[in-house]
Amino acid sequence: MRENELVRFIYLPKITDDGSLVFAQTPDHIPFPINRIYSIFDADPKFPRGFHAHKKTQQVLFCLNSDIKIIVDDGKKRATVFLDKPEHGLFLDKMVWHEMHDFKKKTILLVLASNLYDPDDYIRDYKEFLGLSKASG
Ligand code: T46
Repeated sequence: MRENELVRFIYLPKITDDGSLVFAQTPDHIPFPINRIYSIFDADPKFPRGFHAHKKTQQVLFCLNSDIKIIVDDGKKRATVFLDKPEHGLFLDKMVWHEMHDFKKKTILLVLASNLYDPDDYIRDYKEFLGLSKASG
């Protein structure tokens, strides 16, 4: 997957002397102050997740184990991204619709988020997302 305005990868330093160590710090690697961290694991491979955009929250997703397919959509373009390395992050800007597909049993997703959890920050209706996205130019 090539990078463009919709797909922005973040490449973390990886130190491999005894095993591997990957680190991230802000603002060098993560372009926002981190206010929340969460992880997703043991997800049922039968069920895709996400299917929303955030009004304000920016995030960076890392796949720490196995792999994951992520669809991103800014209302104009849609792209499919594969994450399969702990040192490769996907920057998800606000107002980017995202879907996570093809979880494996061993997939571990780590997410760094700019904002605290707020259910009102989610746009879960795709038509509403398209309308808001168009209105904001
Ligand atoms: C996102 C993608 C990548 C909380 O209580 N606090 C939290 O910080 C989060 C992230 C979730 N929750 C609760 C809300 C739901 O009851 O956890 C439950 C599952 O959340 P959701 O269905 O939104 O999970 P995903 O995998 O569809 O989406 C998650 C994040 O919620 C979302 O912000 O961008 O991962």
